Amino acid sequence: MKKILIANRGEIAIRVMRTTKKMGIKTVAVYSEADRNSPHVKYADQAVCIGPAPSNESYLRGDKIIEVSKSLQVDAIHPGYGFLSENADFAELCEANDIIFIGPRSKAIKVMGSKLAAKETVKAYNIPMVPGTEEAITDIPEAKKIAKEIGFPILIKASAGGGGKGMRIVENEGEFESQMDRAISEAKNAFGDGSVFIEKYVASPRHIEIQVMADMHGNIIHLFERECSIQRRHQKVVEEAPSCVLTPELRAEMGQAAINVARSCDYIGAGTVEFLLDENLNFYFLEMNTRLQVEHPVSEWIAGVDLVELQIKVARGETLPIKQEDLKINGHALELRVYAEDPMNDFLPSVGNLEVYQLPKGENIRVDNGFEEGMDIPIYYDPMLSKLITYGESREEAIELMIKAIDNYHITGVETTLPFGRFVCEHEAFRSGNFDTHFVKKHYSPSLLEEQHKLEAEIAAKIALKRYLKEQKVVRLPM
Ligand code: MV4
Repeated sequence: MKKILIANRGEIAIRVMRTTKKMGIKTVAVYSEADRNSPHVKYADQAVCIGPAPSNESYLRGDKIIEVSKSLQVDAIHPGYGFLSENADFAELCEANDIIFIGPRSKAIKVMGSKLAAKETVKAYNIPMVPGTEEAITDIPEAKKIAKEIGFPILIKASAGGGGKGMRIVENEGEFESQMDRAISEAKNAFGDGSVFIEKYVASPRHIEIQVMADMHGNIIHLFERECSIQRRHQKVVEEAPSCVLTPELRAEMGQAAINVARSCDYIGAGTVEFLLDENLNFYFLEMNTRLQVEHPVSEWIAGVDLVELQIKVARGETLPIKQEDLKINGHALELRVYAEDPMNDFLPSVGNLEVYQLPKGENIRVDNGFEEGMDIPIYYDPMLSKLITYGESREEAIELMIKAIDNYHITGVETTLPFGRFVCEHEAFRSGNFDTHFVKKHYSPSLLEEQHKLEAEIAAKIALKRYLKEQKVVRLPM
């Protein structure tokens, strides 16, 4: 493998190129007209414009990307996350054109893209699942009978959904039919597939996911868990590894379950198996993400691996260079997603110009960043600017360093989620580990952020005044 094309933009394109460079592999960037001057374009050995700003005319144009790959004699394509990363047709198109798709085979993408197919596939492996229906609902009265047996509240999920899209809670029997009708028509509209199923609603779960890595020779390892419960409307905000609630036994059990999920679909490469964990530490398989995830750096840090390097090695057909027994958790890592969104204003995208843009630096701080000072933030894509990752021997250390790093991250011109990250890191519920997926809803409001801001301003003013008075004294003393 001499040349890899990265079919993505922003921080993840740069992240992937960092490893390809380290491995002595040449890189090709693709970009839209809006990204002409983006750092990922400058960072690559070669760069090709693939179309206008809208994603469906550029980063989603699999045909164009293949065309570029062929003309530049690219050996493999890394899709990053989002865009074409979980597009089974694109993976197939790569295969058909003799270009290596750095990811699983299209069949695994397809199976895991359908929640019902995923459940069916993993069934033979005894993976714990939330009680519910196993097939798409066709008979509503029959489904209602099952719902009553399971007990309300129940959740209706779209088979083609994911990441929280197409879900509906049904609190009681009375609203079952109306909610079911709506769920089916919504699923048809949004996904072109009206298949829905029901599950018992787990009221206060934590979201725990396991990182897995598989080679072509039947070896599969897990790289422990990530705790991703701190999210807002299904958008993760803070992630960490390890989770402070897993025992070594539970970790091993969930890790093995995740490996079995990967085995059930002949998985190759990096994948993530999502679980819900209830208050009694029962875990349930939710879905598998067949890509490298945004939050992969926290796993890299605690496991001491480069996940992109492993992806490339297994894509070349190599045997995994690590065995499960060799892996051990070292320390604690925390990630904050820095979005150009206004936490004071319902997290509305805050696009504009990055007038000041200075990254925090230092030992145990990693910033996976896709922007630079002076740039305009394009309106066409996800407004994530970077990921701020900190590491410590303990969770407390990682949190303290995150607060310091937030303070040393200077951005003006747009509002960002940095102050919100600070809010989370200082919150008692987060610090004590006593939280679930409802953390943000339960504990956050803009007025609290404002209060925190005022308090900090007061403290800063007092310190400044003290310092000033001290200096005055020093000046006066000799007199
Ligand atoms: C659930 C659930 C409760 N009970 N399933 C949301 C995203 C999708 N991957 C599955 N999700 C959920 N499935 C049952 N049976 C609660 C959620 C859920 C959630 C899961 C993970 C992270 C954040 C979440 C926020 C709200 C709901």
